[in-house]
Amino acid sequence: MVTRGFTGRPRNTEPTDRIPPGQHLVDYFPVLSAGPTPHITPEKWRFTLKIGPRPVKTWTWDEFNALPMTKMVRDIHCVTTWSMLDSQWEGVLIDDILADAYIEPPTPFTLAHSFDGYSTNVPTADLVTGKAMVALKYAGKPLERDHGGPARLLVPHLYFWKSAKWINGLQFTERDEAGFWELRGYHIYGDPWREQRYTHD
Ligand SMILES: Nc1nc2c(c(=O)[nH]1)N[C@H]1C(S)=C(S)[C@@H](COP(=O)(O)O)O[C@H]1N2
Ligand SMILES: [Mo]
Repeated sequence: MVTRGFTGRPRNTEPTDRIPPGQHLVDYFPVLSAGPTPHITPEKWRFTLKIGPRPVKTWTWDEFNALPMTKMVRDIHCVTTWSMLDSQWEGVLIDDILADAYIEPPTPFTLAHSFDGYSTNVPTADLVTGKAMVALKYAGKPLERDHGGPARLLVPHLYFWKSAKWINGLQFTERDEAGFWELRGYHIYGDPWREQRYTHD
């Protein structure tokens, strides 16, 4: 008698414990955008924190780049079913942005806004305590324009539509206000491990 482990097919080498249900692995970085890629020069780039309608602080590109930089290696899961393991990012933690503005998380929810008019909503708790950053580099290089360069939000534990490309600010809101895709049928929260793809999932 032989056990299957000795004679069977080669083992499945995919680390399935890292791939959420309904996802498959890719070994390249796909580009997905709702519209054309905007061209934002460092001179024109700004990042603004708002509490409701009230601007709290705005950074220029040079000011933002002077903030503490943090590296993150994370698995990414896109609602269109691809997942990418061990992607390497570098940027400014949301915690460090808040600290530079001398504020504590002011409201339970946040809307991220982008230069292309895109927006997406995330509970503030999912952005702080080291969970999320404004990423300026991918795989050691300045973030490519198609992937959101010069700067994008990175919320790696939620579906990738929450990681707003070409980000230009965060707006703290009292209520959970649906963003671009959330208004068009995507889930309000978007946890890949609970397969929260569409509104009623
Ligand atoms: N500003 C902006 N951010 C965006 C999007 C967009 O169209 N505009 N698309 C979202 C979607 S649906 C996904 S899956 C990811 C894709 O990021 P990538 O092109 O770097 O793979 O960006 C998200 N962030
Ligand atoms: Mo997406």
